[in-house]
Amino acid sequence: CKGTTKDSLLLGVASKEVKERENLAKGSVDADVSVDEITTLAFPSVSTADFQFNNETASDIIVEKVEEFVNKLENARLVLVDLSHGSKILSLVRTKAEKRNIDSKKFFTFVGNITQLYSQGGLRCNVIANAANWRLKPGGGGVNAAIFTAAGLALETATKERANSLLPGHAVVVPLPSDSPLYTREGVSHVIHVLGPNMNPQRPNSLNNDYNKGCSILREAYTSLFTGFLSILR
Ligand code: AR6
Repeated sequence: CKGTTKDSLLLGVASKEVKERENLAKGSVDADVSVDEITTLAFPSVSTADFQFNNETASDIIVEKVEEFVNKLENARLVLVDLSHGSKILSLVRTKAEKRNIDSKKFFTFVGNITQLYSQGGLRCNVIANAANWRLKPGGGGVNAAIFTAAGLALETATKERANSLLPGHAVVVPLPSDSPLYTREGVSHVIHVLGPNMNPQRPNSLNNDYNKGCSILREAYTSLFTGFLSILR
């Protein structure tokens, strides 16, 4: 898997680990679990693009929350995804996760479109997170537009069955119907919508630079997201 290799090189991990991680992505790992049994959550950096949350602060919160949940995962793993190799948030998180010695088999970063991780990047992620809007509606841009477009009507219908709106800091787990193209092409069985804090004054309900509230909402958002993921595992 190209994306994983490049990312791993950036991380500067030992070549044995790089091989292991490539094998994980390809499904030929030597360990006693096959890759199809490794449940993986791919998630974007919530609130740091359209919602304009500060990258440095968001990266601290991501690493803090990953560290809190990573040992509860058993065989599962978490992957932070962004679109480009120049992603500031990926590089901040990589550096901080390395400093905290977070197990790089259980948590790593990956460059790719969250709706094409398997078909384009060879990385199987059966659960993906969406940085949603409060109405849980398609469109708007960013990850939300990409996921709703790729998943088709099936996701809209399944989402409505679970919730009509979301409060900041909350998440909702939506099982994806097996006729959704995201399910058939990418192997995604669940989408978890999560709503982060909005720091963008051009969007409704902006926190107007109140980072006290913003940080506590972003922490709650990752707690809800990872708790939702754990609920799928059990
Ligand atoms: N694949 C992977 N990562 C992506 C993709 C993609 N297809 N698209 C964007 N990112 P954002 P927010 C990264 O703006 O800040 C929407 O309009 C992006 O580079 O999607 O929480 C909703 O409707 C960034 O790192 O989410 C909401 O109203 C991260 O995903 C609002 O935006 C989050 O960027 C939510 O804004």
